[in-house]
Amino acid sequence: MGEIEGRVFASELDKNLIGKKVSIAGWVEDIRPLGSLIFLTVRDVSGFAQSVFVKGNTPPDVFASVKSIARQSAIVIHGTAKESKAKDVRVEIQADGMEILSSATHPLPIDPTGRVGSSLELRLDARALDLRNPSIAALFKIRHVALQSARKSLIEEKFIEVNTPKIIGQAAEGGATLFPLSYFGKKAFLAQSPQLYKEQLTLSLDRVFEISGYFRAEKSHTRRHLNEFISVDIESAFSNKEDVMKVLERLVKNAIEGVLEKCKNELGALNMRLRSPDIPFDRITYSDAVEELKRSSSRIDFGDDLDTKALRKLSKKHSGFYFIVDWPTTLKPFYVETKEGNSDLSESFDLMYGYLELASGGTRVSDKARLEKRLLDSGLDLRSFSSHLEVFSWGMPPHAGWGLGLDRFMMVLTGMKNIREVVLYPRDRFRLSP
Ligand code: AMO
Repeated sequence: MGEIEGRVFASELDKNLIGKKVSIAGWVEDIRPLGSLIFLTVRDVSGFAQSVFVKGNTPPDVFASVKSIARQSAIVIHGTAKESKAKDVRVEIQADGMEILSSATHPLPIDPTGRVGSSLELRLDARALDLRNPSIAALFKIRHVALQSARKSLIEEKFIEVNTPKIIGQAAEGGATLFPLSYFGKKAFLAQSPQLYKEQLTLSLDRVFEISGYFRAEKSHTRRHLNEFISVDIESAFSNKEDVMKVLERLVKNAIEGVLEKCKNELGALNMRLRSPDIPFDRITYSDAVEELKRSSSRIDFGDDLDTKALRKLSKKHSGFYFIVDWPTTLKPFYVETKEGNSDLSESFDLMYGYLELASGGTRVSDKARLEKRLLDSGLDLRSFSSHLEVFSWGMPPHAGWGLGLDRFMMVLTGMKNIREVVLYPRDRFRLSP
């Protein structure tokens, strides 16, 4: 079957079409027989449409079959658009034909109308069907618009979109645990981030960005960690932390404004009240955060990481978007530059939303000898970094960048509390399918 002639989407059925021949393709939501009339509502990706089959106006075999179509079957309805007498429908279809394209087999694993609720686990097992529920589909339409706005924002700031390898030979970057794999008999790993590549690319392409999936073999099973996540990464030549923090603020604001402009219905379906944030975002230093926590009787010292409990405490005072800057050098990877005159502190930042860490970044070490020292201080083997270090002899510009966890950012845009809600097919320690 090819394209359906005269196909309109449910949301396009308006007064301009009255009297015109139209077809609607979608999935059967409801069937209500009323004597010589049958009302059939069909859902497509854009919304609902009501059709009316009148005995006598519809071929008898079609009329007889309408009543018994299994709900959620894929059908196409042909007819004429006309004004509706129903309260909540303005224009409906006076049907004169109907084809069942694919019958749904009952019982279905979940009810995609959402009238009968299902657990997240069951919904994820039947994700493709789950997405017929408009408030679930809304999450991914918002995600689409946020991605579009993020790309637009970076392209306008002269960043070039790149694609770096996701299969890597060395578990080089440190920090996270990686997934090993066999690569033609050699040991390889799935990339945890594009860090080293994006830094290298600044010496020729100047400003680069990448939006891609990354892999961390972390065992933590929380509502904000996945083993495969999407990161929006940038790296910018001739820039420092301050410059790239501004790029991040503008991206966040543009993405939110894009969603506010283009996703009114979707935000409505989620009961989500989103507002454009003021920039610049507030900032606190790591040291201030530690002092604040000490005052609220937390047992924490300079150099300790801010764990979930500490971040939750901090978020009581700092709501919305804010930066935690100037982290201890020991808590940041080797490629992050230290502060001039105080090597205990780094030129780094995390973007927070309440207790949720959304992004991290900083000014990078661009001097080869200093990078070698940082690697050694971090207990890493210089030989594993030889090809990366070589690049630093070819005119490496000062540079800075960040990585923004897209899935976590989507939690903020949609109000979802579990990262699995905003990812189509999440991968966690216990879920590898579908
Ligand atoms: P980091 O490891 O902090 O930094 O990751 C950056 C952002 O990615 C998101 N993120 C995750 N989201 C879901 N599940 C996970 N397991 C997960 N791990 C990370 C978070 C986090 O803030 N190379 C640096 C970035 C840079 O300096 O440019 C890096 O990867 O939102």
